[in-house]
Amino acid sequence: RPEQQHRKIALCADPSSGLTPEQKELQRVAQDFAKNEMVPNRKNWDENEIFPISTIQKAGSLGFGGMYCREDIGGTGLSRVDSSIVAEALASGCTSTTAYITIHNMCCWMIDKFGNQKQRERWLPDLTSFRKRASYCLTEPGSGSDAASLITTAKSDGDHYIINGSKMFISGESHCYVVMVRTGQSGSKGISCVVIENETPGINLGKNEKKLGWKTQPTHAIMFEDCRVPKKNLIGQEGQGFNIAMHGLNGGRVSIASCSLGAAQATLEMSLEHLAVRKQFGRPLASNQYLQFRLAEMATDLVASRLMVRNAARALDAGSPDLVSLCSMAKLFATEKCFKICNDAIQMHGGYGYLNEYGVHQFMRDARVHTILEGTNEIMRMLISRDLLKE
Ligand code: FAD
Ligand code: 2MC
Repeated sequence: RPEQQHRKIALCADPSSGLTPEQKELQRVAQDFAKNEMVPNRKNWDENEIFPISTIQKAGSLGFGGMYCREDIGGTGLSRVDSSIVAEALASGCTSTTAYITIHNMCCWMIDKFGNQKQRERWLPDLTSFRKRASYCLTEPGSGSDAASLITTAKSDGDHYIINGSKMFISGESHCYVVMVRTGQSGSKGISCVVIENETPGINLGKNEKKLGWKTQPTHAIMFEDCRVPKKNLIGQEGQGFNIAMHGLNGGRVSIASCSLGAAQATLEMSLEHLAVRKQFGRPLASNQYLQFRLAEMATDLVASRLMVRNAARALDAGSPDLVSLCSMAKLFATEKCFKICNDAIQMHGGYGYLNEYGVHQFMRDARVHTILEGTNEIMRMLISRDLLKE
């Protein structure tokens, strides 16, 4: 099938360039999983809006359910750089499914990092193995970019919270919802983080939204109506929830940017193949200098994006003081450049790029939303400029 004809990529644009032998091996495992489990199915998942739970469970058996969680509760204990390498490789197989896998990983890390030992032992073995799935719930109908204005309330009632309100655009149908709720004053300091299990009475999922891309994972509103949640499900302290949510998102932004790298890599490889094979004016398209220069620009943007993403992942690993800006810069840069690469790949395929059969536009549609979610790229610009301008 046309979309499976990938060409071997030159070393300069090869995602394995500069990696250690161990990292190359990890990458190979993820690439093989993408090639064998995702590529043959991604078109069907996309066209029929199938959430491929059994494939996600298989990814769990390779350690991709809790990549950067600690090992005592089933995590894989990878660095953020290594996790980014895995996410990129998986996303070159199916970007949308991988993006959900990264959201689940972010939730697991939030419980691993900020939860107590009992909570870690209660939820993480099932989550890191992907026997169960997690979703991240911050956005509300009235609070998107201005996340600290959220109004879902958690009122104290003995040893329970009573949760009322609704969340919007929640990715994945999951067993554990990691939910940011208001337990106190207005603003970021009145927000707490609680885990709400899917069988808790009072949770209702809205319809599965129809979307441009990310069709292999469901997106729902979630309504909480007098939903009683034990206080032992509080992660960290009351009032610490916004902080936990933002720390999760720093890593999430690097992961989403890594998914964009995978999409761009796949479409660049498809373009190289197409230009070599397709002839017009009596010669292969690849002999046209305009198209050669476009390929050079695509590869340069891809490699620059990868450097930004791995640099941000290293900052996360090191706990660098500039990590918020570096993660924001990586997300801003990589998601915009990689979307453009996917879009340019369609142009290079001509009319064939517009056909479902060739699979190019699935990557473009999936990568489009990466400039919007996990903090829009305008919010990334805000975070970076605030850092630059601070006294
Ligand atoms: P708004 O905040 O209303 O923004 C609209 C536009 O105005 C944007 O371009 C924005 O950048 C711009 N803007 C806003 N404020 C400013 C400003 N001060 N300066 C300049 N420009 C500004 N959320 C979750 O919590 N969990 C999920 O799992 C999740 N999954 C998602 C999946 C999908 C497919 C989508 C589409 C969204 C998902 N989201 C999720 C929500 C996502 O994070 C929000 O859509 C995003 O943060 C933007 O919020 P908004 O849509 O309310 O846009
Ligand atoms: N890392 C660590 N801390 C952060 C942070 C970050 N990335 N961003 C903000 N904070 C801290 C900040 O330092 C401050 O701490 P303190 O009060 O201790 O000084 C606190 O959070 C409040 O921050 P601000 O004073 O900057 O609050 P403000 O309301 O002005 O801005 C903003 C907050 C816009 C940065 C935040 O609301 C935001 O990131 N909005 C985007 C929302 C978002 O990313 N949503 C994604 C939903 S998930 C999703 O889409 C999925 C697909 C899963």
